[in-house]
Amino acid sequence: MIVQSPLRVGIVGTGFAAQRRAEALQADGRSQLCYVTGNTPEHTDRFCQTFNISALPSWQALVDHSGLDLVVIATINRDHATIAQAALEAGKHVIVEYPLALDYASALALLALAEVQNKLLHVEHIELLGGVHQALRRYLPDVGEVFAARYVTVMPQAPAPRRWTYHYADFGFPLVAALSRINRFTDLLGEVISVNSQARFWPASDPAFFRSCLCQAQLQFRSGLWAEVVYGKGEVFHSGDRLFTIDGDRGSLRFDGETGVLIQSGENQPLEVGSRRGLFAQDTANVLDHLLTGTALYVHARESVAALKVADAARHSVKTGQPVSLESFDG
Ligand code: NAP
Ligand code: BLA
Repeated sequence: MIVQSPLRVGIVGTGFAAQRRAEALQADGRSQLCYVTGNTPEHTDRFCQTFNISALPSWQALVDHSGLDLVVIATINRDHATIAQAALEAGKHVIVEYPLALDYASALALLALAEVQNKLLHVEHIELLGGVHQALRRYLPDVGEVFAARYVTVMPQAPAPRRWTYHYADFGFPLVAALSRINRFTDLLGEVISVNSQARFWPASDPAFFRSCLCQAQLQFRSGLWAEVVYGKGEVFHSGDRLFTIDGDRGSLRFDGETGVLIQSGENQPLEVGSRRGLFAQDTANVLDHLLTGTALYVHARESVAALKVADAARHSVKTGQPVSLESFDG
């Protein structure tokens, strides 16, 4: 699927991810950023001024524009699947920020559509490119056989903002929206066979929003290992955490934010961890390399969809109050 440069690109969204994408695309001579479409007119105008490009009136107009080769979807989660479908049907290559969709069945259909259309469907997973994950991959063999793993991210925020990340329908189920949490585990530890999950929401005065959520899930891997994910944010929390730990029979790995340590027989070895900056640029360069020269992608959409299956099964587990077996789960 090798294509000609410069690739003509349109972006849906004007927020943090869209800005990092636009910078990366403009810094790379192999792509030409042509159009954007946004939500609030003032934000769209500012984006157009910053990047010296024009706006289109809607995402429909952008995906149907005959002058574009690639569509970058960097808007709210609710719209990812709908826009990706329309872009693929219009014959465009697609980059979408995770999650690809809010449910597993829609994601699976998009994988099939990309195949039929013979277009790239790339789901960004910058957490895999970050320093913590690179260090986890590198030192995982040193802990021996893994018997426990835990990833806790808790972000206190008061007052909770009235933005899409606190809106039930725009954000989606928290472990779907924060899919990187599960994707880190599946990347490191392999296939999940069953999920048990609990979630609690604290409603805001406007019923479309919550002011806090706390969601946890226990993932059972084929190896027998149980891992735990905790995701919380909002007003009810008075302290925050970003903690990743893995315990094996020969040692433990522990990351508190960007500070990592390998612990073996009571000895602590501090681990060098690269920064969280420049990750969208790395993702963009990897996709351009892939499209223009055929080199491998760092992550395939089917891996993202496999993680999404686990996240959607967690949502199902919350709904039913029962553990969900992944083998028989089809969304
Ligand atoms: P953001 O800065 O809040 O930007 C959100 C974008 O969506 C803005 O263009 C915003 O436009 C638009 N938007 C907000 N509400 C909308 C609505 N109701 N209808 C239509 N558009 C709406 O968010 P972000 O961090 O860039 O996240 C964008 C996507 O990237 C999300 O799917 C997120 O999961 C994913 N992602 C982000 C990161 C990251 O580091 N930030 C990392 C991985 C994945 P207005 O500002 O005009 O409302
Ligand atoms: C992931 N960051 C995300 C996601 C959202 C945000 C919506 C996807 C959902 C999730 O995984 O939780 C939004 N992140 C923010 C906002 C801030 C933030 C609004 O830090 C406000 C400061 N992303 C940023 C900034 C950095 C950043 C400023 O917006 C720091 C340089 C990094 N965000 C970052 C990374 C991920 C992410 C590396 C991947 C998640 C992971 O590592 O697991």
